[in-house]
Amino acid sequence: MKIVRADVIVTCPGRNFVTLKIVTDEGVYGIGDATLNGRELAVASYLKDHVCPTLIGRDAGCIEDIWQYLYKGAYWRRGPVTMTAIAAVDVALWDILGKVTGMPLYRLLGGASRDGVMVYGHATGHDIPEALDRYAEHVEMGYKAIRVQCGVPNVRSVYGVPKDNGMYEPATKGTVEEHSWSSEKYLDFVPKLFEAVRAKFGFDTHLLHDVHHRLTPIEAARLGKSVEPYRLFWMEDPTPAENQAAFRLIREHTVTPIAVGEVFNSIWDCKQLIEEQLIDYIRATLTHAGGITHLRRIADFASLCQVRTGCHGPSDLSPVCMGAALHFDLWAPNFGVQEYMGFPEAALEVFPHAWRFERGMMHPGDAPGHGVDIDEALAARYPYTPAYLPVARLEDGTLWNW
Ligand code: GCO
Ligand code: MG
Repeated sequence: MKIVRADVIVTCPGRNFVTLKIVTDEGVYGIGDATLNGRELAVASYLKDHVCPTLIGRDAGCIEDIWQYLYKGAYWRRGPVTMTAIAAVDVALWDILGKVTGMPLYRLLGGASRDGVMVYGHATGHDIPEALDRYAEHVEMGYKAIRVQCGVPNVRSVYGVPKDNGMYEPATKGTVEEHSWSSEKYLDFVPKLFEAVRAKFGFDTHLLHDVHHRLTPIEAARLGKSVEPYRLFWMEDPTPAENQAAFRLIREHTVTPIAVGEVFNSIWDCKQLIEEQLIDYIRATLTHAGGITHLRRIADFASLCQVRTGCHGPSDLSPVCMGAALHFDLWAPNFGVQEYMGFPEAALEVFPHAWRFERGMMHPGDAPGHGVDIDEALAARYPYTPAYLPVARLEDGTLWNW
């Protein structure tokens, strides 16, 4: 089962996605997601110019060896570009293995540990009444876990809140937007949001919130403590996590559960957070953290410390990532929750998929491999469009964490 081709497909059905397609001499192919939001072409080039030529002639069944070859063999280890490229190769190879054995990926991993995958959706409003309306719609759709984000009075363009009434999309085509930020205004306001949600909907749904790296550790500790009565499922990315020890301070002050890791790309990024039990959920994803082979290693390590998974799943990871992630989630013994933000209609057409959503639960389907394909002719009709994530500045102009 030799690899004879490896091609990179860049397409923009509503937003940019990078996909790797690996073909074997038996004519079987597998695909992997290689999308790194706002830096898509860096990964496309890393794959096309440096990785794909080294794959030709290798045994597609040697998934672990190819992973090690790409990780150790580059000499330059880790980093989002490298690890996203490795992930794309890895997921494509697991897809091939599923297809040649006729088995869905979750069975190759060891089989289903549960009937379905609990996902959380995004309820977002420009103000509290609108956030409550969106929350009510999610309850109606059967969601058991709902993330709530809301505009903050007198703060321009808050993370997670769409500019208009459409779907929230973090990247902006053609320009780098500048958002302004005030931790003081946010900290005064956000407990009122949770209070309103619990007053209206009670405690039957899991309530999640993303702080998006905005606070200092002591501010995050204050937030966690002040919202304890609303019993959040998690408070996500309360402070930037490069300095993992910073989470000790948050932990000393609050029992609000913490989720971290959507920007992580290797087990080393989360080592201290996990082994010191400074977090409750690890958010690393297949696409950015080295694929099935590496994320499985992270999840197993996390399980030793009772840390559960909560994979990142925004619309800027492709439907290929979504499919593979659902197989992973169905298997992972220490699964917690999976993010599901939905996709633009055109993206769902470009990526035919076996996964399905029903009343807040998802299933990857039983197609061999991960069950997601790409319609290349359709993909070619949506050319790459440069788009960038915003930056955030404090009200005095200081560059802050977006
Ligand atoms: C989330 C995330 C995203 C990111 C986006 C960046 O929790 O879903 O924070 O909204 O900002 O994926 O590309
Ligand atoms: Mg997030």
